[in-house]
Amino acid sequence: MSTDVNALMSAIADIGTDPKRGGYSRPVYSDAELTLREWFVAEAQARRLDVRTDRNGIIWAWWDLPLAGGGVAPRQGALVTGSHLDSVPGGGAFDGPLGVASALAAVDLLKQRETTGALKRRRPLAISVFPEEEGSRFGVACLGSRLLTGAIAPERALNLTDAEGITFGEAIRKNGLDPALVGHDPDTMRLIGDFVELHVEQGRGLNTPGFTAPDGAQPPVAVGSSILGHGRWRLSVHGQGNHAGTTLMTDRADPMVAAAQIVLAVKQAAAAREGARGTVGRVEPVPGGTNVIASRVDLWLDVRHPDDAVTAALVEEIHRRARELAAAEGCTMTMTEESYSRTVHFTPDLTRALQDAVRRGTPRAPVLDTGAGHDAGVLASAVPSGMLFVRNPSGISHSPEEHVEPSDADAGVLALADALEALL
Ligand code: HGY
Ligand code: MN
Ligand code: MN
Ligand code: MN
Repeated sequence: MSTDVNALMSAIADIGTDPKRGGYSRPVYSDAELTLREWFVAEAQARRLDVRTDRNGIIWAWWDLPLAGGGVAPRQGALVTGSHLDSVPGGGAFDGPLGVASALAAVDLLKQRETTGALKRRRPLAISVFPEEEGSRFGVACLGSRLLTGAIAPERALNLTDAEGITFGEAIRKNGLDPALVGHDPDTMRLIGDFVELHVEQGRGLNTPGFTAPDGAQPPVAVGSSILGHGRWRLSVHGQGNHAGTTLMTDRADPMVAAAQIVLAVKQAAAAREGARGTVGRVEPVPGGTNVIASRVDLWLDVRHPDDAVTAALVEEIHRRARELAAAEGCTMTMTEESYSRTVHFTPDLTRALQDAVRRGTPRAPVLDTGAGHDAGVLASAVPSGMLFVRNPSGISHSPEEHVEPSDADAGVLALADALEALL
């Protein structure tokens, strides 16, 4: 059992590699993600944590608090830290797993501190691993934490389908869960007092000159302050499928041509609004033949902004423009919202406590917002939640180029251990 976060990360470096896309493809309940779950359970049990999986497929590894008179303290109001193991297609090594591996390594540090008497815990601690944080297989991000908190209705979740048409209900049944039991779980929510997620930084926050110390060093760790509101919309452009060779250019209603203009319109509309992000990262022509004019094109829109009202206005503008562009090509267009998460501001008291603790090891740790969604953002609707970010010198994420220096990963574990100690 290694207490070194970099050794823990190396141990899983070959799981779910994607030779075609590069990086990692670890969709929820795929062989790769199931292998990572087994790895986590084994590492947790090697630390004598009590591991269980709840009805929503969330794994909880408990470090109970022994009572003087024997037995252990009730798990109500525990301190919880964790993240996710699933990835986007062709994702980086750190998005998710770094938070899980750092939690294991932080528990090792805290156990040492408890042994020397430096740490006197007042409550139990749990490490949690949330399924389908990326929403890469079933289309809704943070599906596990949304089910737990009641942010998504079980019927809707169970009927979500993946690219093969397998429903979420079928996938969890195949993995030993009862679809009839998924959904809001107040009993499990009561176990959580505070939640802290460590995550690789996914933007350029820690890389921007603003955080370069006079000696040129840059803080390797930051504390999270907020998560931008973000949502996903599916646009379907319907045209006339036809033969690429026998159909004159004047006789076409080509949804691909409309879709291409819609992608451009998304970029223009988002670029015109300070701080907005608008992305179309997935386009699926039907039937998708080289010599075939598509009959339909599905495209997925991701829009984010710190102000939910701006996001709504931007999405409305894109909706209107997309309808116009489709009509100009003789096509029709429908748009449906698949998920939306409002901007989350983490609990100020908790953020301050995290910052004070983290600054013991990283004196200049800044407070940063993030444009990436996280389970901490979903849990924040129900319990005090906060985040720590570890520097990613590439400033790139959701890509094989995502990176964390080993020394920064160590600084992240120290920061997490200090933060957890302050809250335990
Ligand atoms: O999409 C996101 O922001 C997160 O990585 N799921
Ligand atoms: Mn993540
Ligand atoms: Mn991600
Ligand atoms: Mn996350």
